[in-house]
Amino acid sequence: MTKQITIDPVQARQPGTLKAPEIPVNAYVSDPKAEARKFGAENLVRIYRDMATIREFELMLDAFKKQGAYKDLSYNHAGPAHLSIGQEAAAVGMAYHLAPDDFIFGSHRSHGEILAKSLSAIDKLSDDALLRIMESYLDGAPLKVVQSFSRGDVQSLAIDYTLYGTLAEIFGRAAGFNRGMGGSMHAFFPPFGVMPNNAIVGGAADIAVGSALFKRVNRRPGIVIVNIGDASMGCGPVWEAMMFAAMDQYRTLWPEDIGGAPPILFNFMNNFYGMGGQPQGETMGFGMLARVGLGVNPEAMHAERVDGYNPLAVADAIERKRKVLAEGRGPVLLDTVTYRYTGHSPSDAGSYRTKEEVDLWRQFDSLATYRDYLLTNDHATAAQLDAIQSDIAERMHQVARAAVSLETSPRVDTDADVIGEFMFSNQMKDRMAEGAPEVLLPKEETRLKQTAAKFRSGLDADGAPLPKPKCLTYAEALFEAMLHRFYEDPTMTAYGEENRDWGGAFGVYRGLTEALPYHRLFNSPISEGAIAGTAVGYALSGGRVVAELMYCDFMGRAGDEIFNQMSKWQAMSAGVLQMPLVLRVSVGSKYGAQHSQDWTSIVAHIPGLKVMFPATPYDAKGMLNLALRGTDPVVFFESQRLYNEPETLVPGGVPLDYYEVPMGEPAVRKPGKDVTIVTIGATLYRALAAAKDLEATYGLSAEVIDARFLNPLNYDPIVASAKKTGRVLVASDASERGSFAHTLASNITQLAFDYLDGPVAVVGSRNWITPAAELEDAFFPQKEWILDTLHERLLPLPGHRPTTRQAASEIIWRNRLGI
Ligand SMILES: Cc1ncc(C[n+]2csc(CCOP(=O)(O)OP(=O)(O)O)c2C)c(N)n1
Ligand SMILES: [Mg+2]
Repeated sequence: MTKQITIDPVQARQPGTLKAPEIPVNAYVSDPKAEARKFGAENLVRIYRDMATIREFELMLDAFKKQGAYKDLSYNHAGPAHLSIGQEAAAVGMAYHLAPDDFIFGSHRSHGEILAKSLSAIDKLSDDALLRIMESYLDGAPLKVVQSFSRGDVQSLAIDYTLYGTLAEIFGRAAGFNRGMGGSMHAFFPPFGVMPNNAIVGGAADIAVGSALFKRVNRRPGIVIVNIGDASMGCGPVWEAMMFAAMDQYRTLWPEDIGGAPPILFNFMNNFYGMGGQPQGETMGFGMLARVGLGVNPEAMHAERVDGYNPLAVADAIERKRKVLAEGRGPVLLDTVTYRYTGHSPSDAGSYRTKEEVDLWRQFDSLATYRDYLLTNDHATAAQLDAIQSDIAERMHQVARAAVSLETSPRVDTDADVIGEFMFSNQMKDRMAEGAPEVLLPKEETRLKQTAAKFRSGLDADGAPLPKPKCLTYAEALFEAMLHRFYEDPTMTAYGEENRDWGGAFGVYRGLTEALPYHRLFNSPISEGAIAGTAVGYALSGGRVVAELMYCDFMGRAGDEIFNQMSKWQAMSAGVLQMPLVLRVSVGSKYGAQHSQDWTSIVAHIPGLKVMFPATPYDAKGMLNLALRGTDPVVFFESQRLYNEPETLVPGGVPLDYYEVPMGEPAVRKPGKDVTIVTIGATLYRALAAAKDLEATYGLSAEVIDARFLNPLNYDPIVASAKKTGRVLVASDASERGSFAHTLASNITQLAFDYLDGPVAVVGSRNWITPAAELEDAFFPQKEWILDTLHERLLPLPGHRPTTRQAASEIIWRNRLGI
């Protein structure tokens, strides 16, 4: 399908000048009478209570960190505590107008935001709803502890619950909001709309955009705010997140009833410092952070600078911007001015700023100023505010006492492998939500009509090749798996570069453009970080998503999103969140050094990812089916060498009906008794060719096993084969050094040592750049390399004359040279 938007050369070449909107700077004018009418004294006082609660919480942590004690309680907190003392008004103002189903995401400095948003949600939820949440969350574990000391009504219980759940998490306790899997920088509590906080600077930005995308695509209520620091504006992924959030297509191409752009507000908590660098004046060039909005879209992201030392100014901005977002006119950028009195962290020596500067800000301390405001305008008496203060102090003391006690608040039992159990959710779900999937065509009228009419195998009944164009290919097998899930799961969406119209760079999605509306299949900006990061946010918000990075080499551009985000949030949530995210990547060839790497070992190394690499069309469909019904993050490797290949190994070919390959099970592609060859990915076919030669020339029978999975992986059939043959060679297209082939070799050695006649040999690609197409046979393992390696290292082949250098001595000199 071609584009719907025509590029008109006359218009494109028209002279003119760009006009930019003005950006309001601290434009809020306080009007106490209007504020009294709008909020009422009770709510104005509640704002004070919330700010004071955050202040006391952070002072308590500061005391534990610096003195090892808070009042009469001693405790040595080993973990970090990035405090936001001074920033309370910005947090409470941000949260005031938010509904419980509005989400916030944040950074390493988010205790204040967690409490502000939770207190705001508690105020808005009924007692019944609060009890339901507390009783069900983590099977009531935090509630049980809190009930042992909390007195008062349900709202009061919920406040203690929030303080305890957060503090116990910071202290790494089993009844913490994330069972201690997150700690201070990652604590969160989804039932109140407090979503993951991120210790990677700017890491929350694209995740939050993905969460907002989830809300739009699935027509869920609420907006999403990402609270990130001013220094995070220097992070590439933050820029990518803004690009992704500002795409024109939401308004030009998506169905109107979706409601426009994802409702995302980038709230930069501008405290004027990174750790020690000053974004304004030193490390960045924007002059004023809000200016950046001008570069993003014609509306300048509705950017404003807001006085974050006045909670009412922030609340006003959020209320106005919330409307903009609800109307689908986002994204929005706020430059919320604030300041932290405390250091970046407890280890901060304060060498980068003067005491005088800190004192200047203290003169405008928001808590003191706001207290004066309440008193001056007769919203409360000093005695009332003092009573609030003592109530907070008392609560904090009780909460802290419960949280520091190992008896009341034990840690998870690490001996019982509890953390291991959190790594994967291991569930199978046909759909992540109920409802009819939105499609444009009945399934039978899609490209399935063509693929279903093809030969399902590349071989006829006698094993002779059928005409290739008439056979179902690996790429088409992937298409059938995608199509199936799109028609089963209403939440499923897919995107990446050139996914629509083009059908993906390798045509896997050809035909899906006609079958699916824009919000279920769309082209993203060339923003690999945001492609992966938004998918993380989409998945952890409850939707199934397939993100695609054309070449696996481009994972380099999405390193944090894959290695730190996609892999970790299920476990850091202690099983509260799921990550039904499949990241498709392809291993290239013929395109040289930057488009041909097999990076399986890198992802297989990262805990929390499932890693699959089908080598046949049968597996392409059966393994993608498996990945797409699961609830875990999967990096799904494909091979460009195989996209156009039919099924030649699995008898009967690729079933038209739905099926799955069993998780983690390697496939024996050819039985044998003299030697075992284990392969990962497309190397399989060169191993089979080598096996053929072994048989024909040397009368040896090789058992060839296609690992298919890297993680999880059942070693049993591989070890059984190793025990049977006594000789094992592992081959893959990944550069040999540090490859997953070495992991296999090492484990096979340990598991079958007594049965082996020699060390397990590894054949990988050279530890070089991949050269140009014409030279690449010197880089990737060839059939001869496998035969020569066997001959040199495992089993001398009578009369064999090696044509390549594979002797063990090669390992020494190549490593000495680092190649
Ligand atoms: C990607 C990344 N780089 C560096 C760090 C180390 N680091 C932690 S906080 C911080 C400064 C962040 O400043 P800002 O975004 O303004 O947030 P603030 O600490 O001021 O709240 C740095 C450099 C990190 N955590 N992540
Ligand atoms: Mg900062």
